[in-house]
Amino acid sequence: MENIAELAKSVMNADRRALSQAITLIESSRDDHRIQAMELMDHLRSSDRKAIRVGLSGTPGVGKSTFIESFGTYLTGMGLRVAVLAVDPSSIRSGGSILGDKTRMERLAREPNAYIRPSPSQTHLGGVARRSREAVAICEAAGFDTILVETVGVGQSEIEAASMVDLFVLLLLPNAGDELQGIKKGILEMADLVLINKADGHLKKDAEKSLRDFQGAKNYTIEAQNFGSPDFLCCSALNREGLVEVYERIFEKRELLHKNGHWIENRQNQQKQWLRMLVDEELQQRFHHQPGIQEKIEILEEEIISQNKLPSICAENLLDDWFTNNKG
Ligand SMILES: Nc1nc2c(ncn2[C@@H]2O[C@H](COP(=O)(O)OP(=O)(O)OP(=O)(O)O)[C@@H](O)[C@H]2O)c(=O)[nH]1
Ligand SMILES: [Mg+2]
Repeated sequence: MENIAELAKSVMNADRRALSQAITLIESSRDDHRIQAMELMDHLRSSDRKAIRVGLSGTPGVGKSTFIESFGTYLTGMGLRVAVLAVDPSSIRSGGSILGDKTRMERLAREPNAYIRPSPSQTHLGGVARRSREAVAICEAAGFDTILVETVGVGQSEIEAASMVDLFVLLLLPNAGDELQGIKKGILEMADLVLINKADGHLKKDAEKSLRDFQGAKNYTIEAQNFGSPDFLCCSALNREGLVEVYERIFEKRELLHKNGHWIENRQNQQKQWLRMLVDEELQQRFHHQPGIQEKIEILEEEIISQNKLPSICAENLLDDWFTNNKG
């Protein structure tokens, strides 16, 4: 690896090769790479660029890739620079989605002002949140105006994505009422903007009805009135319809968040939350990587069965030993 300070400089100069190299570095789980990655991230802090980070989620087939292709090229058409990243925490790809799939975003992939980074093919256990978050920070330092963080609609990945973005967009199908019963209500509450996609052809009427239903519900629930709730819009990612409204709504929301201070507050809270997540992750890593620890756990497992030992006492003793041995 070349000099890390140089790499950071090239990233901040929006050098694409450097950008890919930097993301490859932070994706690596090798110990020496981790040290270099931290050095890199530290250098990049000197950039005070701020992108708008937008999370994007929806069930398989709802049109995420198509939307990113359409909306991404709409943004680059306005001279904006767009990065697309994926958060895919499951080791088995959820519902067969390939996030950040360039074959579904061919036009965007060819745009000089766009950068698409698919999720790493090899999904190691742990460290996914860290990698995505660092990739977001790298793209921000590289001066992208908008960073789209794609994730698939399966709970955990959305929570992870939401913890690194400024705004969260949920894509739904027309007639998503039933789908919504299945989707945890929390996800809808997490969204700042809900797009009813495929509002074209024979589905257009259904999409418009869904829109009216949602808006009706929004006006009548006390929760929505008290805590704010998502905005709803129809669009057709395929026909590139409704994109102007989506753009305007996202940027209006951004202005509002800046004005009322929630923007900075949200990012600060994310940083604090991030610290705690890292402590948890690092603790687990260090604990499980001690020499002989797996054998010790296996012995305890055996004793729980053969000697009827209490799991809670075994766990307590194991951790007590570790903390005592690692004091000072
Ligand atoms: N009619 C219509 N079809 C659409 C629209 N957007 C996407 N599609 C179609 O829906 C199918 C799925 O679209 P994708 O963009 O691949 O959906 P996705 O959410 O990325 O799906 P996964 O990657 O599998 O999670 C494709 O056949 C698209 O052409 C739309 O606005 N209108
Ligand atoms: Mg897709």
